[in-house]
Amino acid sequence: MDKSTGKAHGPAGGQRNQRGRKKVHGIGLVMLGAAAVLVLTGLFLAARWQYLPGMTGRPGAGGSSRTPVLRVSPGTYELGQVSQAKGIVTVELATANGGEADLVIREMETSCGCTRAALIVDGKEGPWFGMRGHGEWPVGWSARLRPGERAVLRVQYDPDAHGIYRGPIDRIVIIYSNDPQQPQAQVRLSGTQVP
Ligand SMILES: [Cu+2]
Repeated sequence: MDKSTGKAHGPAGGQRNQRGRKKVHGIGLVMLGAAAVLVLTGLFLAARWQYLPGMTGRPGAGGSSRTPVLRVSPGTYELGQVSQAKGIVTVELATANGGEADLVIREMETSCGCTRAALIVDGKEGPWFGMRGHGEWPVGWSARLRPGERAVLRVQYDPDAHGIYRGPIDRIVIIYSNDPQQPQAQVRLSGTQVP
């Protein structure tokens, strides 16, 4: 009985051990694969987040760090068809401090002389900021938004700035603030200029 079972268990045990080793090896591979998938997913999400349409800024302040968070919505403004005959287009974008410390915006800048931006805080419109090096530059201005406070970013596009032009419009407004995650936040205006 003992001998027979011993014999029976001998090779069987060996097989089990071999299978066991194979299993461990297999589990190792599966875990490696899972880790790789997790890392890749994380990288993919991190890369995608920068291109999420409709909003600049992070979804939540989160954690215990008390920092300001600049939010501008939409992050890309679709001007659609801009008629040169109709002249300057003015748009307004919702802006807010989504963080837990005062947000200080000290300067703005646009990518082209045809575009300018001003911030409206408490109903008071700040100076117009355009392309750096073109025209007069506002100095000594800054705006402070308390946590949760909203403001309006007013942006103007002048279709006559480039003479007669037909075609795509792609302009950027840069907002300089003390948001540690995006000290130079970019807001985009896009559209198509038509007669
Ligand atoms: Cu321009």
